[in-house]
Amino acid sequence: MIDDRDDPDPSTTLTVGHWGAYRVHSENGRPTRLTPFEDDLEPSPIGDAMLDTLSGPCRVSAPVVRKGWLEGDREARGRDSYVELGWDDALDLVARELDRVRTDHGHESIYAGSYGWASAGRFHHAQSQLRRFMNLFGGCTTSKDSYSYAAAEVILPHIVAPMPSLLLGHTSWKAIAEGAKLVVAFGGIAVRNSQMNPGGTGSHAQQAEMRAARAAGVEFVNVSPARADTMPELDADWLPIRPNTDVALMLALAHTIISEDRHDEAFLKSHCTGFDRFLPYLMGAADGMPKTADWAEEITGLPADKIVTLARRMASTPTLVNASWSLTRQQNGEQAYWMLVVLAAILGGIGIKGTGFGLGLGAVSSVGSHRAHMPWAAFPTGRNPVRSFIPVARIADMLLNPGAPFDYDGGHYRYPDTRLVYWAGGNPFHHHQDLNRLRRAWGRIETVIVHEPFWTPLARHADIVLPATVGLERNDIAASPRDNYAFAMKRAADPYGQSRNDHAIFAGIARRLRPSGSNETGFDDAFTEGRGEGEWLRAIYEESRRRASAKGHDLPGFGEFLDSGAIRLAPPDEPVTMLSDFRAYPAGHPLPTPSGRIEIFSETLAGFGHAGHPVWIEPSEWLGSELSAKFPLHLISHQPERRLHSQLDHGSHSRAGKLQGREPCRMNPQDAAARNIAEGDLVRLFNDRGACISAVRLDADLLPGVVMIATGAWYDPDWDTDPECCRHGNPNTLTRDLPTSTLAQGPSAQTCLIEAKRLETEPPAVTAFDPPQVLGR
Ligand SMILES: Nc1nc2c(c(=O)[nH]1)N[C@H]1C(S)=C(S)[C@@H](COP(=O)(O)OP(=O)(O)OC[C@H]3O[C@@H](n4cnc5c(=O)[nH]c(N)nc54)[C@H](O)[C@@H]3O)O[C@H]1N2
Ligand SMILES: Nc1nc2c(c(=O)[nH]1)N[C@H]1C(S)=C(S)[C@@H](COP(=O)(O)OP(=O)(O)OC[C@H]3O[C@@H](n4cnc5c(=O)[nH]c(N)nc54)[C@H](O)[C@@H]3O)O[C@H]1N2
Ligand SMILES: [Mo]
Repeated sequence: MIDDRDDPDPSTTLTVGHWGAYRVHSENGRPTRLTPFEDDLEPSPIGDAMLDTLSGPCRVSAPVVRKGWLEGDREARGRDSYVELGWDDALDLVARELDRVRTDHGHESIYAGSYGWASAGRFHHAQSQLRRFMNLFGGCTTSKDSYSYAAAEVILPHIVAPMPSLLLGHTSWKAIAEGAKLVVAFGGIAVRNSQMNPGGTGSHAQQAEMRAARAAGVEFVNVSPARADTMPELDADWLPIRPNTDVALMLALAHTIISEDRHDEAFLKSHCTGFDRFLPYLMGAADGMPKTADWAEEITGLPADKIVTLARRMASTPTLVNASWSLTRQQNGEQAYWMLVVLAAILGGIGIKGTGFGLGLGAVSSVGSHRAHMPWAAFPTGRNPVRSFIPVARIADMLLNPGAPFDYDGGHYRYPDTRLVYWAGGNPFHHHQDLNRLRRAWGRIETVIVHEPFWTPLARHADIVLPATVGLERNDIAASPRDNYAFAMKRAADPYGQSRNDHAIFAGIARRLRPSGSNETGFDDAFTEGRGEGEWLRAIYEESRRRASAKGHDLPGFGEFLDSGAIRLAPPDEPVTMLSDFRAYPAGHPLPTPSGRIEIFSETLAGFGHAGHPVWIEPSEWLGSELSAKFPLHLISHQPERRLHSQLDHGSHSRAGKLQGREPCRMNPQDAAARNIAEGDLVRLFNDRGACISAVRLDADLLPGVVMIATGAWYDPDWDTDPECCRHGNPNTLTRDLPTSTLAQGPSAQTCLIEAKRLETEPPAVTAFDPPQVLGR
C-alpha cells in the first residue's frame, strides 16, 4: 500500500501538479531538483518548470494596487504600473471595496465565477477558498459548467446521464482491449493531453494502456484534421475531416448502417426511446435530404466510399466510438455528443465490455485508465445565498449587457449589473474567446481583484493584485477521484517575497468585513473554523478515510499518511465498462432521463424549442461557409503540449518550444507555399476580430486549409501600434465569443476562420514575460 518499491531517497519530499507527482530534492532547506515519482510510467517533463518559476521577475512579490485605478482610469489596464501596499493596507482596501459594492449595488454585482484550473491540492484550491469566503460574506454571482465541455454537461443529462457520473464510470482501455476490435476516435486521442489530470496522478498510463489495446488486436481510426492526433504506434487509419463537420459524418455512418439493415434493432427497442422520430430526419423523409455518404462527402471532404466502408466495418465488429472534448467546444457542440451516443446506440454496443461510446478517452490521464474510484473529501465551500449565475463562457456578454436576458438549459435568466470582479486560480485573458471583446467588456468593471503567484495577463489587467503562494510552498493533500494514488505534499520552499496562501488572504479579509445579515464585523472564525493548515488537512483526510472505508479502501491513519507521503489504492478487479448495469438490467438500473432510457428523441429538449433529436447545423464559420472566401483557413486552437493552458508558459520547458520567441503554428506546405511562407517564417494570423504573430512549422500531415496553434501563450497586445494584435501568438485574439447554442451557452473556440500572411518586417519584441513597473511604498 505504501510506496517503497524503488527505495525513494528518504531525504526527499513530494509535490504534485496537475501534470504529475515529483520528488523534491533539497539542499540547505531549498529545493534544488525534482525527479518524477518512482511509479510514474510516463512522467511529464512539464514539472521541470516548477522549479525555475519558483522565483524570478514573473513572481508577484508584494500586494499592489494599479496606479490608474487610484486615479479612476480604467483604460490603462494591461499596461499600467502598480504601487506596492503593505498587507494590512491591501486587505483594508479589498474589504472596503467589497463592502462598498455590496452596499451600493448588492451581492449580485460581485462576479466571482473565477473559472480556472488553479493548482493541485485539496485544501489550497483557490476557487474553493474563494467560494467559501464569498458564501459566508453574503454571496456573489457565479458561473456554471466548464470551458472544457459545457455543451456535454448540459445535453448529456437529458439524453443519457450527467457527464461527471459517466466519466467516473468510464470504459477503460483494459475493457476495450478485451472486448472491442475497433476504436473510431472523432477528434483523435492526442497523447499530449493525457499528461494532465485535475488534482494530479501518481502514474501516467495512457500510452501503455493504448499500446496494450493495440497489441490485443484493437484497430484505430483517427477522424481528425491532424494525423498526429493518434500516436504513431496505434497505426490508425487517418480520415482527415474538415473541422466542425463530425455530426455530418456520424449521420452518414448511421444512415449507411440502417440502410443496409446492420443496426441493432433490439437494443434500440429495449434501451432507447424515440428512434422512430429520428429516422425520418436521417432518411430524408422529414426534410427531403437523406443523410447519405454522398451528402456527407460534400460537407466533410471525406470520400463517400470511405464513409461506407467505415460504416460496414463498424457494424461488423465490436466497436467503440469516442469523441474528444474539443468537439464540444464548437458551435452546436451539443449535437456532436448527442449524435455520438445515438450512433453507439444504433451499433448496439453500449454497456457491452469495451464497446459503446467514449467521452474523451485520454483527454486527461484518468479517462480510460484502469483506476480506483475514491471520493476524496474537499475543502467545504458552503452554500451561495445569491442565485445569480452565468454560463461560464458568457462573461464578456454579461459585462457588456447588464440586465439583458439569456437562455440556459430551457430556463430564462438575466445578466446582473457587474461592478466588481474577483478572481483566484484562473486566467480569463488566457481562456476566453475574442480577447479584444473581453478587453472592451473589462472596461465596464469598476474594480478587479486578483490573487496570483505570477504576473500573468490577468494580473496585468487587475486593479488589486494579492501575491499567492505556489504548491511547492505549501502543505497539502493531492488526490483525484479517479487515481490509484494520494499524496501528502510537503512545503519545500519559503513563500516567495510577501506571498501568502489564498486561505490566509481570505481569512485576513474576513476579519475586516461584516457578513450580510449581521451587525458584527469579522467572519474569520467562521471561515477558518479556528483551524490552521495542518488541522484542515487532518479534517479533510479523516473525512476521506471515512468515505474510503465505505468504498472498501482501508486508508492508514493521518500520521502514517504524512510520514509515508504516498498512498496506493487498489484499482477495481474487473475492467470497467460504462453503463454495463443499465445494459444488463434496464428496469433495475434506469438512466436518470425522463424515460429512464437513452433518448434519441427528447421531449424535454423539443419542449425547450430545440431540435428533439440530433441534427447537423451548418456552423457560421467553417471551410464551407461564405466567409471562407475572405478567411480561407480554419483555426484550431488546441491544448498545449508543453504546459497546462497558460500555466508555466514563462518556464524553461514552454519557452523551449517557441520559435523566434513566438508560439508556433502548424500549416500544410500547400497553404504555406500559396502564401510564400517557408518553415520558421513569422506570420500574422488574422481575421476581423483581431490578429496574432506566430511562426510556422510545416506539417504535411495536416488537412490543407487548417492551421493549428496551441493555446496559452501569455497574451501580449502590441499596445503602441496595434493593440488588437498579440505579439506572442495567443489564438484567442482570433476566436469568436460565440455560444455553442442557447441550450448550453458553452464556448466555441474551434469555430474560427482566419487568413495568414508572411511578415516582411521584424515585428515588435515579445514583452509578455516583462513584469510591470512596481513603485515602492
Ligand atoms: N482558444 C481556445 N481557448 C481555450 C480552449 C481551447 O481549446 N481553445 N480551452 C479552454 C479550456 S478546456 C480550459 S479548461 C480553459 C483553461 O483556462 P484556465 O484554467 O483559466 O487557465 P490556467 O492557465 O490553468 O489558469 C490558472 C491560473 O491560476 C493560477 N494559479 C495556480 N495556482 C494558484 C493558486 O494556488 N492560487 C492562485 N490564486 N492562483 C493560482 C495560475 O498562475 C494561472 O494563472 O481554457 C479554455 N480556453
Ligand atoms: N498538455 C496538456 N494537456 C491538457 C491540457 C493542457 O493545457 N495541456 N488541458 C486539459 C484540459 S483543461 C482539457 S479540457 C482537455 C481537452 O482535451 P481535448 O478537447 O481533446 O483537447 P484539444 O487539444 O483541444 O483537441 C484535441 C484534438 O481535437 C481535434 N479537433 C479540433 N476540432 C475538431 C473538429 O471539429 N473535428 C475533429 N474531428 N477534430 C477536431 C484537434 O486536431 C485537436 O488536436 O485537455 C487536457 N489536457
Ligand atoms: Mo478544459
